[in-house]
Amino acid sequence: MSIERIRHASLREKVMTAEQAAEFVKDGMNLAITGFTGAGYPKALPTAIANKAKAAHARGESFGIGMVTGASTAPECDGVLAEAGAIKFRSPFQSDPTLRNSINAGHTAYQDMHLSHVEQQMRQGFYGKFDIAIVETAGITEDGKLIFAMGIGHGVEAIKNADKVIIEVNAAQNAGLEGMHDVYGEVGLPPHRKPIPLVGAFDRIGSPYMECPEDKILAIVLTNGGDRNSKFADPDDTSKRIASQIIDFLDHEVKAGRLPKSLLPLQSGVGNVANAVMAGLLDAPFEDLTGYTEVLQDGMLDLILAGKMKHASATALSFSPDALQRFNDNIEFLRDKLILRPMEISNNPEIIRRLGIIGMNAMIEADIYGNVNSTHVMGTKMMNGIGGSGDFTRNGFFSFYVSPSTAKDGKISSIVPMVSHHDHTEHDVMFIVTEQGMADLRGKSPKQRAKLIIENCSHPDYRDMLRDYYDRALAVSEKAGGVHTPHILLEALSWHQRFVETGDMRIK
Ligand code: 0RQ
Repeated sequence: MSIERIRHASLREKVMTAEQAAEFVKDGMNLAITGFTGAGYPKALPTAIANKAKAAHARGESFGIGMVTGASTAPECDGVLAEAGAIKFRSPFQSDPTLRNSINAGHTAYQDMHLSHVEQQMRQGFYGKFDIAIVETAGITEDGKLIFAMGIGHGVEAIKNADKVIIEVNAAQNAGLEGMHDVYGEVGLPPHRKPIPLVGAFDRIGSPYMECPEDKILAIVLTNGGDRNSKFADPDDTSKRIASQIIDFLDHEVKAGRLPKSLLPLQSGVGNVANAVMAGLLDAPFEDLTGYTEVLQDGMLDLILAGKMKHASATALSFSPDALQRFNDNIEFLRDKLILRPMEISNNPEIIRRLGIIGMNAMIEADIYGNVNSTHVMGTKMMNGIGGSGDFTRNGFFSFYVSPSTAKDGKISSIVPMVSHHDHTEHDVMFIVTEQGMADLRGKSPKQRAKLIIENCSHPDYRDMLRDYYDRALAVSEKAGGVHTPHILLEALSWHQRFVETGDMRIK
């Protein structure tokens, strides 16, 4: 704990314990809580609120909150609150196992939405009034301005929209984060919007600090805890094969003169495969790469440290423990190479389209026509959420979707006749990549795409089943007079049904 992180004299008087601050949070309140992919979330308040909820429940009283974050948080935020049965409503993205169970058991109402829409919808009032914002910071300046921590997410809008604010000042965050943020809160609402003045991935358009009126601040809590810092698996053979196909394709585009040697700004999704693609770029023949992404993981950090990437912009830094060490050790070198922005800017369709982002995201499944499901297992069970994948897929220059061709020891095919939930449609998805191969869907009709996806991307155990489905669908659709996108409607989701009933998509 370090009171020195609060450089403003009178704000020091607002310091209290997490338990005292939690007293401001009442049953039924709507909270905007910062946090984005395991970074920038409050470390102490959620446990204090969860304990309050448990005590209320033990007395037979109700206690539940609405909770809108930037994206996923961590066990000591989403996890403890879900475990206490305290989250009535949650949006827009999560990845915590306890919260996931609460959503899938129907105890938490969850709205899964495009991250670029969140702040705009907060301003429009779709979430209702926010009673309190809980915001993690790395410190407060002499003149009372807030220094965000490892992420901004929706923090700007949380502070602006909520009636009151509780601030956590976390002394475990590197003090050198000061100056890395670019706080821009001028997007507004139509009809008064102006162009967002960002034309290069590393342009600064705002201020390093966030302003918050002093009388809005209810409490300040001192903390000293690390972020989630999940470890990544070392890239396995499957991830390496996926990564090398993307890199070979990009190299081919450079040689053909369709992309510069520095490519275009890169966006990388969450998870091991996405991280492996970035790791693969370390040895790829590109120079002066740039990043414009929402979450920046180990792979992109190492590209910068290796001098392969010039700079990167993100809304949050989500590192493994080892990468965090490398970040802390090199913060002076990184100071003019990393920039943290509100997620309304990192994920903004206007900017993604202008910059021409190369988007790479992981999926749960794709169908033979190129529709992608990023969120639902067997059509009904929420995994994490769509996050920012849709923002980059619809608006990017290239949109890649990657996955191993099977899941759960081969019992599930990631290429199916029809996706069990649609997140990204055939109109947006440009490339499907599995360890088997890549399908370039650009400029292809649905039938041409089906051939490519089945032959290039599906696992050999499922390829004949997919060919058989497609051939019969074509015959059936011919009879029905509609062969543009052949389907046998009653059979299209039968693979998922078979898995639900037998635990295996394969026909025994
Ligand atoms: O299950 O955890 O039980 O082992 O899904 O799968 O292969 O480890 O891949 O970690 O990259 O996650 C789409 C979920 C992929 C993620 C998804 C099971 C599999 C495993 C994880 P286990 P992998 P990843 C930027 C962009 C949406 C948001 C997004 C995601 C688990 O990437 O949430 O892109 N994306 N945001 O076994 C049943 C299938 C399956 C399956 C995989 N077909 N059926 N289960 N699994 N395929 C970040 C933000 O927006 C914040």
